[in-house]
Amino acid sequence: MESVENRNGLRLKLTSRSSTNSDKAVLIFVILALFVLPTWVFAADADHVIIVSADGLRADAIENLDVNDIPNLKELASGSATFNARTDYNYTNTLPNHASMVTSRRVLGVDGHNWTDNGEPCVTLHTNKGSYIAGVFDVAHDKGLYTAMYAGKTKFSLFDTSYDATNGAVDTTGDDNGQNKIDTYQYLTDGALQTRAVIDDLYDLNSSTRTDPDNSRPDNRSIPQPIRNADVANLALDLLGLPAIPGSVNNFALEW
Ligand SMILES: [Ca+2]
Ligand SMILES: [Ca+2]
Repeated sequence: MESVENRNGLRLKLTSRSSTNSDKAVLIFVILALFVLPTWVFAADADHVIIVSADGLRADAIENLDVNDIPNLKELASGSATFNARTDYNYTNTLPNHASMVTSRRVLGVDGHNWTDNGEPCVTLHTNKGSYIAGVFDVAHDKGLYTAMYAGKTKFSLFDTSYDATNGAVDTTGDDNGQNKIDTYQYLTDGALQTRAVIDDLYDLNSSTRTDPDNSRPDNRSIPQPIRNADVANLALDLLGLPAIPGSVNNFALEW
């Protein structure tokens, strides 16, 4: 177990055209290969939400680089962002944290998803936990949205398998959209992201519910909490006008 929490985290808020046509609503989760730091992109009144995680990318590693070296990341960082979000309190490595980002749960505890392994998965999230772990794909897909995950590491098959036609939960929300919660899953070896952002600090935007921890490492009982990567799944659902993930913990109140 890694016990040192990185000073990392970058969140980005983009504007986009709004739409009331829910048939076009889309949730896409993109995981790039090289980087533990999550980055994500979202929009108010969104009909598309894209969550981007750059695994292992420390915030302070990109803050000091020249814009000409990383123009797309610099443009993202010029938007609504923070370089001081937090991972899970107990784990900083890849798969436990991405399980948190998909389920809005901590790693450990009764309410945690309890996925602590960082190797190639041999069982599903639900088998490991001993009960079904709903995720962002359940809520979005059950509401009839198109969902996709593009992953840069093979071990993210954990999510493809956990939410496939066999292991995904029966859809009891409205029309039956099936148990296959991730419509498109693809393993990628390379990727690119380019977009345009607006300017805000996420701690300024969410000052009533989140506090910048500076260089401290707040535990799960600290009030208020820092922005954590596990907030993102429920954040994405909120932006799509959907409810929080059943059984989730982080940002369950859709408070930011
Ligand atoms: Ca449904
Ligand atoms: Ca699938």
